[in-house]
Amino acid sequence: MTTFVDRVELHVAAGNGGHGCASVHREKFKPLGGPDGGNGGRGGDVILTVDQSVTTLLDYHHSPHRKATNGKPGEGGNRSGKDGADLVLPVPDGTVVLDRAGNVLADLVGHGTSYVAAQGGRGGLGNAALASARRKAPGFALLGEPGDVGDIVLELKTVADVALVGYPSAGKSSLISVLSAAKPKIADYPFTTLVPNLGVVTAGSTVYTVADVPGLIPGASQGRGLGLEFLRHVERCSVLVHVLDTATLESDRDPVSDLDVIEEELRQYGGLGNRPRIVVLNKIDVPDGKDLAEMVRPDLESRGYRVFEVSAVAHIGLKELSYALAELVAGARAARPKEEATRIVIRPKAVDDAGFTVTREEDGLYRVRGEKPERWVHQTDFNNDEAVGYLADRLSRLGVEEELMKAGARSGDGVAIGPEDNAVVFDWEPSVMAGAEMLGRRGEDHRFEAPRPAAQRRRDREAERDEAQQEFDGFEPF
Ligand SMILES: Nc1nc2c(ncn2[C@@H]2O[C@H](COP(=O)(O)OP(=O)(O)OP(=O)(O)O)[C@@H](O)[C@H]2O)c(=O)[nH]1
Ligand SMILES: [Mg+2]
Repeated sequence: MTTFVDRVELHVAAGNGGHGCASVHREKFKPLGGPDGGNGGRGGDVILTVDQSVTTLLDYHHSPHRKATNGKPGEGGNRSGKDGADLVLPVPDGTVVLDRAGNVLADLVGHGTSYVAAQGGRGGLGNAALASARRKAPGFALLGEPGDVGDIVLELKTVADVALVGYPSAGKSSLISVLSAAKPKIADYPFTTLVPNLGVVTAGSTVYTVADVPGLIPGASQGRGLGLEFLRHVERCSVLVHVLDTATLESDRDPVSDLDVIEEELRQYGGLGNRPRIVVLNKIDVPDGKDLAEMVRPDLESRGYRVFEVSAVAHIGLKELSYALAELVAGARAARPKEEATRIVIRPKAVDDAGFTVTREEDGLYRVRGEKPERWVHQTDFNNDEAVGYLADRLSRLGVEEELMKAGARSGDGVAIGPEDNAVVFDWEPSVMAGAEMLGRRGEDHRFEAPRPAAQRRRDREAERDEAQQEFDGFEPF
């Protein structure tokens, strides 16, 4: 069986939107036709989708950086840029998506269930789309927006029907290896299994999955041994099997007290009380083991457990056990509400794009935060006065100018739009009319100082955008 990786950190980057194009239609005897610059394409999303043929997160462990394709820029002749392709990442059933702080973003259960982990940037509008009665031939276009970038954590909570729990070396992996086609590592030292193994069992007409869990020892809930962390794989199982060792040579152990210890650890972990449990007495091929099994059996049965005497090595009692498990699994499945037939697509919570805030910071800088103003700033080519004027128009229509005035901003004060690590800073001049040209000339991007040729400017801008994205780790929209 392949290595089982059950927790990975993944760096995802959606595609950037393509830039809009500023172009003017040209014909032989019509030197100045209308604007015909097309829109940029949308950047691709990064989407996680449950694929039942995937069983581990191993792929992501090996290559944890994933990026969707950028949208293509628009072109003259009203040609729109192509959208970037979504990047679909297959994940195992039962993958939990978390942010780095440990908050659960999505719990992906059921084939086809999807989660948009990073949303692609919108393409910029071309100058054809920006034309209006008032602005007949815009000499600018909007830039594509950067796609979401950030880190997520994927954690696998195995979705198995049956979980095997027990002391190290009780024979849990051995049992999986003889009940199913899985070939986990088996050895006579404790903690051979470091991550759960999964096997598929067929008994009659029932097919079910069995997972073993790394061995538990007294005090596991306090972090002894491998701890209880792996019990999260048990949470989704409908049946628990206690695998008890009848042939251990440790003098202070016997099947009944082993069971008590494991039950106590399960109780400490919590939430598993209602799972049906059965008991497997393993290693009865060993003569002393068989004797011990017979001795403790009545005691276990009087506690209400169904008891199976088996030998994983000598293949004794396996058929009975697999059919009994099939019956319990079928019962649990029948009791479960019908699974939704429709695929679920979970999108990150929509950011509230209605408003914005203006705050005055200690150094006297006014900071504007809000989905729209921040988006608009990203769309603006600050080397183009007309584009900056268009931004000023939009900001004033949203009421940003007014709020700044109310907050006490005066001519010449610094105004930053965006978060600390990714803001555009202006010297602000209040203008009730917010005339496009007026603010346009004042609009300055701190990132661009010396005049550079257009091609150089474009290259720099792109490099800076990539850099800014790599550095951007606030990652809040997720
Ligand atoms: N005689 C005998 N030995 C067995 C039987 N089942 C397992 N063993 C042996 O017990 C040892 C431990 O078996 P594993 O299957 O690795 O035990 P485990 O419960 O998975 O142990 P951990 O992964 O360490 O928690 C190995 O040496 C096996 O060969 C059995 O039915 N009879
Ligand atoms: Mg094992």
